[in-house]
Amino acid sequence: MRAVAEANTNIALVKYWGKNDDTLNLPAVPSLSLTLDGLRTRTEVSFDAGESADTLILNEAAVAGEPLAKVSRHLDRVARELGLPSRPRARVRSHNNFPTAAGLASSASAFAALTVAATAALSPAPLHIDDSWRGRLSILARQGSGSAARSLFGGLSVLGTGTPGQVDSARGTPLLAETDWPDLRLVIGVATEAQKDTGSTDGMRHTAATSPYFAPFVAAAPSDLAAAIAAVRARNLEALGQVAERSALRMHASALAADPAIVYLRGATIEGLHVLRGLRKGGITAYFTCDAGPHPKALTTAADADRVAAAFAAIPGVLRTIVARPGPGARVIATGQEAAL
Ligand code: 2P0
Repeated sequence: MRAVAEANTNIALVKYWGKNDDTLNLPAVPSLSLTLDGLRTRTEVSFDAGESADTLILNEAAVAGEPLAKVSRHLDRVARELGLPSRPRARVRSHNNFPTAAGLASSASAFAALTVAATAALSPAPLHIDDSWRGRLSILARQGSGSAARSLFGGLSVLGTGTPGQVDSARGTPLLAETDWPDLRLVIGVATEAQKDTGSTDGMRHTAATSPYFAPFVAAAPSDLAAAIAAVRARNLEALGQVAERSALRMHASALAADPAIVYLRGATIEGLHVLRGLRKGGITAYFTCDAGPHPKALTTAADADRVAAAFAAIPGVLRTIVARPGPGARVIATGQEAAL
């Protein structure tokens, strides 16, 4: 009862921020994201009837408290989905090849990988992830972390808005496979390796409860999603980039207007926005986005990615840059005795 799975991070181009059902973790807005190559979580889950408690090792360090409890609840969820009345305790070992919890969407890849590994380990027959299974796994992953629903899919995918009280009302759906728009690049200016002060879950709850700009953000999301889907289908990077930039800035505007304000932006983040606007005047195709952390990010093309990365690297406060291509959806790496991290 052991399996290893991998999942890549994803970056939203139409942002998820806010829930309409906290218990079922259903998003208040639809989102659209790009799964990234090269930034991934690898997770091994071993169920063992001889163990008396679940354990979690994240990046070689033992983790207890709420993060472990969240993993345990997720394993219970997977067991219930498989129709098991109970489950053995588990050893979970997980490794990210990028900074954890610093606005690089580690919870997306983490809960996608955990969902797939736990399902593969508990399944009586080998888990072959067909379209139907991918949808079920996406619903499971979403309950661990909303953005994780999208990391089940490679390339570009959409996560819908939930209907309160209906657990299966929001799942990821594929829009384009990672090979369908190979010219896309996402450039990240890594502005810190530290964990953020306000986690996304708390940040979005506080924004929804106190920001007068949250309702307008929610109201604008469906038309942003429609515009982004049309842009993706037409492979129109300018149109997609314009939506991405305004969706990110409106998400941050709603957080900034919370009371007290939630400020993920740093100097390097805002400088990144200005740098991209300057590059566009010079004919470079690059658009800004930013998540619940300070890293400026740019949606751009293969041809312009190095120029954008060099411009980000020159910003004071940017430590290093990452250039990512469209990446694959979550997958099983190994099961049974051969599974090892
Ligand atoms: C997104 N983010 O769409 C948005 C944009 C961050 C900024 O989804 O509470 O960690 O676990 O469902 O998935 C991060 O939120 O939140 C996120 P929960 P999650 O990518």
